[in-house]
Amino acid sequence: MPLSSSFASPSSGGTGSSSGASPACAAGFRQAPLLSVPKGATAVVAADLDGDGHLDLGVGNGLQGSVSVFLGAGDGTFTSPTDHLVGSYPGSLLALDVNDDAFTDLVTANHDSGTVSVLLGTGTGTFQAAVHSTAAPGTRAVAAGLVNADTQPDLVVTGDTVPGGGVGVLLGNGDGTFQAVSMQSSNSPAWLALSDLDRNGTRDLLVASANGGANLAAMAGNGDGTFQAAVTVSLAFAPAALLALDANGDDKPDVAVADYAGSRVGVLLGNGNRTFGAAALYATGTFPGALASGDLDGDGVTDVAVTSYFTYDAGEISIGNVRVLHGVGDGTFQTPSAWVPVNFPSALAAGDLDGDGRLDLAVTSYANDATGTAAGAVLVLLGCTP
Ligand SMILES: [Ca+2]
Ligand SMILES: [Ca+2]
Ligand SMILES: [Ca+2]
Ligand SMILES: [Ca+2]
Repeated sequence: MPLSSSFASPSSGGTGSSSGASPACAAGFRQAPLLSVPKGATAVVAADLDGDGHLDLGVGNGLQGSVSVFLGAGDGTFTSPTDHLVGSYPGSLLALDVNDDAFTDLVTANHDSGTVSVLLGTGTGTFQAAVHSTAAPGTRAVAAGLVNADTQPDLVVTGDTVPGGGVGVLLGNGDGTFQAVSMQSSNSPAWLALSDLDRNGTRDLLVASANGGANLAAMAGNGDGTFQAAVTVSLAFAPAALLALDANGDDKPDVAVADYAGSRVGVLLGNGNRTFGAAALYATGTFPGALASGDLDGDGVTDVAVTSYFTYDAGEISIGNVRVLHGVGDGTFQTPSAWVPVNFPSALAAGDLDGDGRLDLAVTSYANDATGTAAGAVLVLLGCTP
């Protein structure tokens, strides 16, 4: 979800080269044909939605309350989209099989309606009409996983509206509907993830909270759909986004958090027991808001991709970007010397979109011009070696 552009303080980050015109392979990516969506793209997911073995894209259109589905040809190009109505202002989007029919479904978290919407897939790239379930006021982030003992996928959501927000648990009925939401207390959650932090076989909750004590909270899953009280790590900044990953390859989940106001990403290495080490901080562009991970440069080590929503420099607003923090392998990252310019990048998804074995990125542009007035777009960035 875009934030307003009324930021008072100029940024200190973001020097370095960016490549405007398009060399074949710049900053680790070459750009496939641009995909068009309405203004207000807020979310993107890469998954095989029609079962042909090629990754497809789902794009959440915040201002339209819809999801656009682009079917992939397997070479980095995509068909014209089909659009599906969901709730109001879908701010995040997941692809998973909610009803266990082996067809991939789509789930949105809808901020303005406080709901989740499920689009059940038919296996051919088309979807049934959305089924809506009440989530939490200001539902923004959603994650899926098995949080109780049955085999039907469950959802956890953030609600960022006070009062009434917090973290909500929706236990799945296995048919695209959910039991009534159960709220767990949390101070102004910004983002969340489900991960087995202590590796005991049950999913735990990771919640990044911005206000009332900026922190990262780990809540142990009881395996019955409930979670224990949070164990928190204070952060020196208000986190805007959170990503669970394994940065150092020790099979203990780690976490990356974006410092939107401070132009940094913090990486906290997990101890495998729901506690974390101190955050190592890496400079990004200004207003980092979306994160993705994977081996983006093809060296076998997990990297982190991060957006910069726009650049605010000497009173001038200019184009944002996406860049890759290159993993070293010991849990630390190298900051890049080059990045890909993108107008108002709002969301990221990683996947091998052209089937060459190298991870690629899909980046949504909320509005694809310098002033934020144009239609949205999806940039398909194919991983390459110069
Ligand atoms: Ca496909
Ligand atoms: Ca399904
Ligand atoms: Ca780890
Ligand atoms: Ca690729």
